[in-house]
Amino acid sequence: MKATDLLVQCLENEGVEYIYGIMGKETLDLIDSLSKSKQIKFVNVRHEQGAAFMADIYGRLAKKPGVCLATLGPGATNLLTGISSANLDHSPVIAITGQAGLERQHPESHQYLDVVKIFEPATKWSVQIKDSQTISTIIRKAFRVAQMEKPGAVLIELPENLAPQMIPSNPLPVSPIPKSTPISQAIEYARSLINQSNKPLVIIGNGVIRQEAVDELLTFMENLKAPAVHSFMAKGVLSKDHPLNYFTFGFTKQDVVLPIIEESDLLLVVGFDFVEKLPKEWNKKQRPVLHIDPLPAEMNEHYPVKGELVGDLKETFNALNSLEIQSKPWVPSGNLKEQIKAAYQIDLEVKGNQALTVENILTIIENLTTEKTIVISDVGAHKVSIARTYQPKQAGRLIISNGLASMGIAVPGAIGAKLACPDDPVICITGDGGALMNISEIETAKRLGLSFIIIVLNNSALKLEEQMMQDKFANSFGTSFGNPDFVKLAESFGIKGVRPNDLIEFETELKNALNQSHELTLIDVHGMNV
Ligand SMILES: Cc1ncc(C[n+]2csc(CCOP(=O)(O)OP(=O)(O)O)c2C)c(N)n1
Repeated sequence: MKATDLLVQCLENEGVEYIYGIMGKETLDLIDSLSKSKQIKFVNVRHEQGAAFMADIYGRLAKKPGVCLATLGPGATNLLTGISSANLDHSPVIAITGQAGLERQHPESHQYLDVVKIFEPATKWSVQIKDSQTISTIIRKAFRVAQMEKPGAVLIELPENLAPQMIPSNPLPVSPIPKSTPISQAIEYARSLINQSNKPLVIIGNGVIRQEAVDELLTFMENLKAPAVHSFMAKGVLSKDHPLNYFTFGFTKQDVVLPIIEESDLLLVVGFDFVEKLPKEWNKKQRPVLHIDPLPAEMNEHYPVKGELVGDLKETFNALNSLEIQSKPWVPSGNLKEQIKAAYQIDLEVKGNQALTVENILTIIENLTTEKTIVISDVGAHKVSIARTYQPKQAGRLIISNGLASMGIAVPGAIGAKLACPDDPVICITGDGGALMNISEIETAKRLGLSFIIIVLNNSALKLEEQMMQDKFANSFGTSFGNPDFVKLAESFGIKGVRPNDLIEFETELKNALNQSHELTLIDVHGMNV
């Protein structure tokens, strides 16, 4: 069989449903093979960066790798930001790129770049297929590497001359990723550390959601009765009204949650990725750590590990839950919960005549969302507000990129989310800066017949950078710009565009959009009072 037919067969074998990308001469054989697949839909996008973001968000939500495709040179470099984002956010993604034939890679050669080398620092594995006979092995390994803790991105490059070669069909059988449990001595030692502590604090990281260990952690917490805080990407593990929920930490400024970390005498750090915030930022007093994670701890003076439970989080908590752990109920001093709620503007009383602030808008969104609603944040001042104010009703239903934190993820991300969870409402919230980076993917969404809501917080500025420039230099040079008419822009794509004038109109438009489950709607929140 033809090499690219086998490649497609191997992808089908891995359960791939969608490949997002843009073709080029060097990928034509692969595209032709894809056109014959009854299982895989090729989603031709408007920019390869969008393809990578779609694969990233699809991968997080579908719990299997998202796949994207680009040609050599410029196609591959356009993928790089989205692939880096998936890798740093630990989302499983496979990128496939075309390449010049092996015969023309040594001289100065049209559009030839060493893509494998470029992607090495941005992936877990970056590999060129050098022999078409190795396709099955490489694809199987790629899917395993992308999914194994910590998940991330893999790049596979197929040189043009290998694509049409004839080879035997031999996809490898798919087997589950093995799971490990900490040894019993480690569990026993962890139990003794917890029992000796007076004020343990659970720090919840995104690994808990990735490893689907939410229920097991909640059972553990019901027994322990000690408070917990979330990283940005772990929001939603404890419900808003859970008595042990002390919300979200990891902010650069005004992190009012930090006193609870300082007051604790043992931090149970569960599935936390340093890429979200280095411990020196949040563990300034160097509180002792019980590290609970699929991977051993990265040692650090601000991460003084006293014990490690290394293994699958579900299995680890099942093991801990089978033991008697002493309850350690404690409440941080100074009415901290109320202070956090006030500072983060959680549970705002929103009335129709109030200003169109991000927090008021987020409160309305929260009031109208269900456990199924997926909210995707772009990157900017609004992301900070979302991380503080918005409380998702279920873990994994608020997508925040907090690894690479690249602007432009929200609109293509919404496409990936809708394809992973077609029955669930999707709302993406973006600044005007990030919106225009990948707004062209509205055409892709419209073509696919998808429905979701795009909320553009329109302030004609790179607000986050403006705030930082002001704080540091009392200057806002380079942070403002003009905008298109977002309503007309939406309409030019053939989708609905609305511009509410106040909070009442915003609420009405959002309700309408949520009810129109077959439509794409852009809500231009103009003149934001951030
Ligand atoms: C691709 C990319 N470029 C630059 C940055 C640096 N950056 C972080 S936030 C931000 C401003 C975002 O502006 P906007 O999208 O309008 O959102 P706002 O801050 O106004 O809420 C910038 C430039 C980034 N994170 N990603």
